[in-house]
Amino acid sequence: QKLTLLLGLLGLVASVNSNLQSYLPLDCDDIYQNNNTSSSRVYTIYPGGPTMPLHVHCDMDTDGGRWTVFLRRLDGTENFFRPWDHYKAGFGNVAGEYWLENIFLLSMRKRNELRVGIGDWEGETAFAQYSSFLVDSENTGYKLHLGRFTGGTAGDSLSTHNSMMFTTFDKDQDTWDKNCAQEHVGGFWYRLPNDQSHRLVRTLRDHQVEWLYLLSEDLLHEDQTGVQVLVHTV
Ligand SMILES: [Ca+2]
Repeated sequence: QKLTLLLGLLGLVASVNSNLQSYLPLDCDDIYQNNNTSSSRVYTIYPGGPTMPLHVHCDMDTDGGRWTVFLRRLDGTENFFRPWDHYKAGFGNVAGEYWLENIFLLSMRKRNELRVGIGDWEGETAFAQYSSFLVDSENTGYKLHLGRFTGGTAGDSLSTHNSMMFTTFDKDQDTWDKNCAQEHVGGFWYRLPNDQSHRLVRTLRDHQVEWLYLLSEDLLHEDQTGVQVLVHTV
């Protein structure tokens, strides 16, 4: 099915690795491993080293918690139509919509699973999970390496983006003759902008995000918002 949905994107990174003695957490997993009663809120992590503190929302509730939220889209308050350097640096409000600084670095520090949750910020109503998530360095275009779809009520709309480099309006690395980021008003690992034969993810001009394939339309209602992309160490 093809649905137009109001969605927010949450990228959550969690990892099993733990027991940091000096306790400068790389991610929300480290925070959770240090204290497994930690609540879901904004924390400071250090994926770029001790001199580069980074605020991030940690989801300590969804599917066992310890998720680092790297992307959140919900209500259109943040502008995602930004150039390459902004995606590289990160932007937005960590308490609201944002693209996390250093997500590309973060993905390389540990081996992670990815989870996409679709729903509102209080509780997802559908999800899709992938066995691994890795993004190459900038000089290889932040190429996406996505593991196999391991299940989820939302179905798989992301696999078709696998092996794609990141595209912004000022850096076209998709397979279309035009620019998908220009077309969809936001950066992503685009392949084609609107190929109905593919199950894919895209952003829309009115700040919505589309998950084009859902196992059941009943999972979502028009007034529900939010998508979670969760990454989880294996
Ligand atoms: Ca293109």
